[in-house]
Amino acid sequence: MSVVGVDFGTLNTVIAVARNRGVDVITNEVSNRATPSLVGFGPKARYLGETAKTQEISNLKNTVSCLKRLAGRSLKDPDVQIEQQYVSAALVECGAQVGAEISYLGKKEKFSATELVAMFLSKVKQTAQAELRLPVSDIVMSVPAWFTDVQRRSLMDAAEIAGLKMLRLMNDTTAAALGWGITKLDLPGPEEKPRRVAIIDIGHSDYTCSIIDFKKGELAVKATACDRHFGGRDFNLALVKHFEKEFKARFKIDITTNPKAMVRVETSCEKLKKILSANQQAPLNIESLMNDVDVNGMITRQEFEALIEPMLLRVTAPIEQALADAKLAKEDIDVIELVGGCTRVPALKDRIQEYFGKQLSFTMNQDEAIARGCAFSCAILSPVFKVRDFAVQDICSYPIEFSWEKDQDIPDEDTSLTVFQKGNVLPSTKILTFYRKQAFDLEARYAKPELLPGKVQPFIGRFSVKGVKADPKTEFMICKLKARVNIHGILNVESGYYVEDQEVEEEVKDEEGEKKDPEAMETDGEKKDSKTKTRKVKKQVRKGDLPIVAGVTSLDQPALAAAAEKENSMAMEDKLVADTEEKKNELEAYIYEMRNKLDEQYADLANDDEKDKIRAKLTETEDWLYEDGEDATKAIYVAKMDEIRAMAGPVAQRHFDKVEAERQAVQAKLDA
Ligand code: ATP
Ligand code: K
Ligand code: MG
Repeated sequence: MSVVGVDFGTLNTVIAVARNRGVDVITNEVSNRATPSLVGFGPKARYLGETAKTQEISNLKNTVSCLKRLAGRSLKDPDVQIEQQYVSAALVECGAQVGAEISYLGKKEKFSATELVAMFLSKVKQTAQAELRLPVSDIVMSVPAWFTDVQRRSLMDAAEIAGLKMLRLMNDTTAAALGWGITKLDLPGPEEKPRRVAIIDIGHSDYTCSIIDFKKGELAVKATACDRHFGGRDFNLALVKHFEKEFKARFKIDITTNPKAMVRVETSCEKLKKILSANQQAPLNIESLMNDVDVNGMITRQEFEALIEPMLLRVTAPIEQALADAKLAKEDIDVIELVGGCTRVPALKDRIQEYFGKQLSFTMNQDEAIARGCAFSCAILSPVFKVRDFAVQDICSYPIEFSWEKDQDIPDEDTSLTVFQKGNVLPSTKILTFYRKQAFDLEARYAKPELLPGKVQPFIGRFSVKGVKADPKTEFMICKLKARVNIHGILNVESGYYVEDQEVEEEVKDEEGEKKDPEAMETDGEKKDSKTKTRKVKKQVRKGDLPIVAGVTSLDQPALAAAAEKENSMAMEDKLVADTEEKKNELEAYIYEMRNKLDEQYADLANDDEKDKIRAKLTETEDWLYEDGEDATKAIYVAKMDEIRAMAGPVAQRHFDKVEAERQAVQAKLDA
């Protein structure tokens, strides 16, 4: 079993694995340490990750980006309309969720955001398996702290569809914090003042600041604040808009009318932005951008900073919010650690440093810190791996309330209660008590919809409590329900039971309770010692379970199973297409190789007749390859190769014999 951490980013995904010697980031099939978070569709197969990126420009309508930001959202959500600016495929309604409509295997198809994320995660799984040469199942994956229950459930479903077992969905900054803390040997002891760290992550699309307390062997998140629309892609867009105007004036072209041109300009602007992080100015050149026009331009860092000034004005807001929530002043922060690709922008660094009036730290790898933290978390949670424990306590991002119908017989009963406040530690379990005569329903929802991203529904789940019967003695059954925000930040009512008030005898501890004579201690709870005083107290004694039927936003088991089967068959289809392509390439290469051999090492081993026959076969197969054989099956390519092998077999055997004879002659000389 392997131990894998995944930073599932809006732009890039980084995979880290825990091995005996520590945590390493692994490379993908083209040796990159980050994989584009993209899913594309073609006439024969899907393109996942790198291949989706390679095909992107020529396949815009069938390429879906920003996958995680679509998960669990609905098409009508204004946030999703913002995503459509960045996603080249058409976003459509797909059940209750947003999805994409694309052309796949020559047909129009719709896939939900959950399914699209599952496709990408199955690629992540393959990449990890290929590198580790081991099956991969357990993972810890990062998620923006602002993700709600429905978004988190969508990611959990996607992982399950991809055949992955999510040990923890971990907030991005918390993962980075774990990576930071677990390697420190000088953290304060239990009685000392904690080390206070601000972890700031600015990525491609969003910005998070967490204030975290560290002590030896543990971290506790004190507050987290986010700007959900603040990241590198907004900087790219500012540059694109700038050049859009410039090209209109200088080259008389309107790139907004040409999606391909837009994407090419955006790609160039992203490069230019990165150059500006290290240089005072940067050029832009694109050949034949549209209407056969070549464009060029130049921008200085100062001009760029003027373009992004409206964003720079927002740069301290999440920090101020996090400090306010943690009830701390900026002077209370010992260390300010920055992660995420966008924190390389000098103007951002300057503003943050100015705000704190203190040197910023970049001691972690900005692109890999979150994936590494996830791998550490997976190692801690995995039963197969031994690692020093490090306790991670996170917090709820939004308050959660429960509501229920009023019971007629309890006149002054409230009908709702905020059970988990914003900032409540996580994971966390709370017991809710109800006096009821019959089955009843509870509804869980976010208490403050205005805090939620876009128009995410506040509804979390409906929980029907069954098996409730009136107790003849007291008329009510005392129902206890266990509400839990779990390690993933997802709410469930996990179980229910009922209790009865019973009188039980309890030992009364006298004033000097500690100094009881040892004999009484030993018999405690077995037989009543005459010296021990007891009294009768009312206690609630657990009498039985109450079944709970949960209606939450996760896919149900049959739907998950069906989706997993569909994913599996698409993955097998992709593999078949890839294998077929490989066999075709092998055949092509074999033809060239055999021609060369006939002229070289086989030249003296076959007569002209034999050579002519083989050469004719090679030419025939080659012609076939470029015509009828362009799009054949894997089995046919294999068969064609076997035909040539059979024909050339005797010649190859003679060559083998000759080489063997020479080898033996050399050996004989050596032995002599
Ligand atoms: P998110 O966290 O928003 O989901 P992500 O994790 O994919 O997205 P990162 O990989 O942290 O994002 O950061 C990617 C962003 O960082 C891109 O917008 C990229 O252009 C930007 N970036 C990377 N290197 C530099 C650089 N040298 N200068 C400026 N920006 C950079
Ligand atoms: K990333
Ligand atoms: Mg990120």
